[in-house]
Amino acid sequence: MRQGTLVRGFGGFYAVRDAEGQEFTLRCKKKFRRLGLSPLVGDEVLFTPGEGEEHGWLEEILPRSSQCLRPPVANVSLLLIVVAPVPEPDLLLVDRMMVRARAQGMDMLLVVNKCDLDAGLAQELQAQYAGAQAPVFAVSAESGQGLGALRERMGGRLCCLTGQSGVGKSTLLNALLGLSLETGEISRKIQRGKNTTRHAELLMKDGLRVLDTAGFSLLELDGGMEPVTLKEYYPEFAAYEGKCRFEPCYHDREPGCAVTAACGEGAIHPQRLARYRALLAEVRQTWRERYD
Ligand SMILES: Nc1nc2c(ncn2[C@@H]2O[C@H](COP(=O)(O)OP(=O)(O)O)[C@@H](O)[C@H]2O)c(=O)[nH]1
Ligand SMILES: [Mg+2]
Ligand SMILES: [Zn+2]
Repeated sequence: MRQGTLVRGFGGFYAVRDAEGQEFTLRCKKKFRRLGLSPLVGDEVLFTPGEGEEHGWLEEILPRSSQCLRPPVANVSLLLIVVAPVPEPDLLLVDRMMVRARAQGMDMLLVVNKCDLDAGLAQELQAQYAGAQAPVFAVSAESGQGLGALRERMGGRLCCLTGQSGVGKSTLLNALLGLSLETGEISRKIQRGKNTTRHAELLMKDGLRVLDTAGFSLLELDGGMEPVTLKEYYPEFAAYEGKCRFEPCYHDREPGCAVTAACGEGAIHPQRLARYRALLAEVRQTWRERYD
């Protein structure tokens, strides 16, 4: 058996690429259906190649480091959260995505695109997310500024771009990979017209590995999240954990809260904390209503 990465699925077939870059067309063994297991783009799999023109067989799916259903992809290790001066950034959405990504064990970068229009946004976000373990990269997909440094940081990790519509994800994907393809939403519409489904595709070029997918922008917070766990997804709070007067402390409005104090001293950005509290209220609401 050989090992490869699942790069796309189409009408019951799977395209798998091995380490040398050779692509194989496979079908799935019946046992997967019995096990309720569906191969996902990004999966590392073991397979038997077919003879000549015949398709081969996908035999095993190796353990996943992460898994999403919308879009259906596995093993994303680095999430690129893209924002831009236009459309106006929705930072609550950014924070929501960060929580969700961190809960899935992904690392993340905050990519500020369209820096040719306004260089100030990157600086502002650098301040707001200084402790958030989401390094800020100022880039312009149009001028090429910052793309080299971003490519370097992406390395060979399996990356996925997410962000509001219009921030330049498709343009950025093309610029990063030096491609000119109809990406994401557009290609999917065409594909749907042809009666095939393609939710995601893994693109590989010059060592970069990036998922082309449209559906990552609507990340909802996990409905089952216990309110007290939300704070664990804010790396900037870690140094103050256990130092509040009350235990557990939600870092909301409790007296003697070390996080509130740190914010007063400028160690935690007030707007990031305010948004955390807004998300906390939401998670509490969902938690209260979970059995309704
Ligand atoms: N000025 C400027 N415009 C950009 C840049 N990147 C993308 N755009 C424009 O932003 C618009 C939305 O881009 P698109 O890639 O479709 O965004 P998506 O919805 O996130 O995929 C298009 O008109 C692009 O030409 C950039 O770096 N600078
Ligand atoms: Mg797009
Ligand atoms: Zn506290």
